[in-house]
Amino acid sequence: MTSNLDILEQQDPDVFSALRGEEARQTTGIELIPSENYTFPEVLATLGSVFTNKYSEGYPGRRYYGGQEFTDQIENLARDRAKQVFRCEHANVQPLSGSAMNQAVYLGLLEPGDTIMAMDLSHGGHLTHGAPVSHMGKLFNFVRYITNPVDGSIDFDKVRADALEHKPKMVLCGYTSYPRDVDYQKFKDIADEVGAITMTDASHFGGLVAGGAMKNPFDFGFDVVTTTTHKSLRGPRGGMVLCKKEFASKIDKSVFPGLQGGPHMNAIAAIAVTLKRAMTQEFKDYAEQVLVNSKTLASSLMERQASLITGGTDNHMMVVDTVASYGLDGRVAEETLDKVHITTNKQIIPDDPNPPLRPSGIRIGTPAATARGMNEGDMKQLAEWLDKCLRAPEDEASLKAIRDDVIGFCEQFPVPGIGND
Ligand code: DSN
Repeated sequence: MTSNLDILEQQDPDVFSALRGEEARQTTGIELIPSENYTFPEVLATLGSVFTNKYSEGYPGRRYYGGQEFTDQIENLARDRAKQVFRCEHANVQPLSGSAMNQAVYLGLLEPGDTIMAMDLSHGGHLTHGAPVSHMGKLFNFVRYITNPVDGSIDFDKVRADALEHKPKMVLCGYTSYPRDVDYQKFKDIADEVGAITMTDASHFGGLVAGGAMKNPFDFGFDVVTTTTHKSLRGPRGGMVLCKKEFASKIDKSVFPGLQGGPHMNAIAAIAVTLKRAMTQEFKDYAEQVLVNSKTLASSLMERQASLITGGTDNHMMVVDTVASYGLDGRVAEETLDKVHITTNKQIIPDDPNPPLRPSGIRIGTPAATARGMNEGDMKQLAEWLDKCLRAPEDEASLKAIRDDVIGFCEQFPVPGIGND
């Protein structure tokens, strides 16, 4: 039988060839960008399924188009599984991705001009946490808390004093580049004192919360948790808003019709199958191993005198100050590692004096490497390669030898979902 990929090859050899090229890139390289991962084979199958053909504006049982028997079934499955996995009262699985998901929360629960307290962007906050160049940064008034780059701690006396002064309507935890866990109880106490809604953007560590390896903000009484579904959760690209029942109606109206039209039902079906995986012991083991690998990689790099922001990690990521460690800016470090098939991303560090496209560090994470089955011994090997490359970025012979070793090493670790067609 002719497969869909056979037809793609015949119809559009250019796109087919890029697809095969990307498969080879993912297979012969080590992915260390902390927000990336390898999804499950059944997620790839569901994403490429007939659910992509369907419009489904509305919610199960209340749609604006006919023919919703099976879309209702999958959206209900996804919502119910999300509630079970994250132990929450309500789930909206329609946000197209992380930015839309966070915007839906701000616009649904707040009024333009309201104050939101969030982590400083150079200390780890995300673009959607009010970057001045973002629409949300213009619509809402963001006040910032910072972290101590030496140990990652947060001065909660200062956070409380700032909250009392600025009276935020929302206190937001969560990050895109902060290698520590969050003290939810302290944020919750401060938010309660000023009557603010509590929100966590768990996009990076949603899978680790789902797998029980990191704390769940709902256990501390948080009101809203958002998470993308394609990072540590290992699902399709998408987002979810999880919340208490009292916010359910406002959140649902904010996602649709407030912000979006037709949901991507192929992604929602894929979120449902991802959440079924997330309930398994295998996934719990995976989440634990992500953290074990992260700590091992961080300590192995520090043994080699690398300077890590906050001096280590409590989660799946670390930020290396490449200027302090190797005298290289983050862009040169990223490009050097690209040459040996190790993918990282350049990263600003707290109060970085350098610009975002030539920042002072790189960000490294273990979710994808762990999904391929790499363990602590492999992390030590990775640390050796990382250190060797960054200490001699112009030694082309050494880089070539490391690249060959990396390609050989990768052969031991099949990429989930590649090679099954
Ligand atoms: N791009 C994602 C990350 O790398 O953290 C967040 O949007």
